[in-house]
Amino acid sequence: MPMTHTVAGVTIELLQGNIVEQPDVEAVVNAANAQLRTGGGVAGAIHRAAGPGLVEETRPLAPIHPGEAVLTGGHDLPNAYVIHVLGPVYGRDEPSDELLGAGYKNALRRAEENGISSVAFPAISTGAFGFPTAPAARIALQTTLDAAPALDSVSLIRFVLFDQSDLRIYEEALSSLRSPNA
Ligand code: AR6
Repeated sequence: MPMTHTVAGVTIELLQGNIVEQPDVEAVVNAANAQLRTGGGVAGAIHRAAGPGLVEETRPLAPIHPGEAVLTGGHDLPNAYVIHVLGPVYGRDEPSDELLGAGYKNALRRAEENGISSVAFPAISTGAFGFPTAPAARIALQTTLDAAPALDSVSLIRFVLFDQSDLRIYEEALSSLRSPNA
């Protein structure tokens, strides 16, 4: 059973899995590069699964800056949309905490603008970009909890963690944010 928490009518869900295997969500988030091209990790998996139409659609939208988010179609993915977020490179793009939070916030903004009801996020910046997972998890979850009351169309936000150890870190972060005095 995935860990879930509902706040202001928005369900937050944590699970282990692959971001390209979430057919029941309307939008998946890409941990993108500035050029919105394929790459390693999440970006490689998303572009491989989406097919060449995705890069054709992203080309005129690039480059983007850390903290920005742009929306495209899902092409051959089972999802209607991809929301591409450029996270900060840890230790280079500063202030990295704020830029990471802005990435989550802007992704949710794009979702709202397009009437999207469900979004799945990977752990942006925690792979090639080197952001430590525990603080990144707190930022991702706190930003989501803060944004929830203002969301109209988004009612499910899923965090898809590739590794069991990252899932544990997210579960601990969500537990402590839910009961900050515990
Ligand atoms: N599903 C879910 N999570 C995944 C998957 C997957 N298929 N693959 C990797 N992860 P990263 P970043 C996890 O490197 O740090 C790319 O090359 C991974 O274990 O994908 O934002 C781009 O082109 C890690 O926890 O994203 C950019 O240049 C997390 O997803 C750069 O890397 C993010 O890892 C972006 O770096």
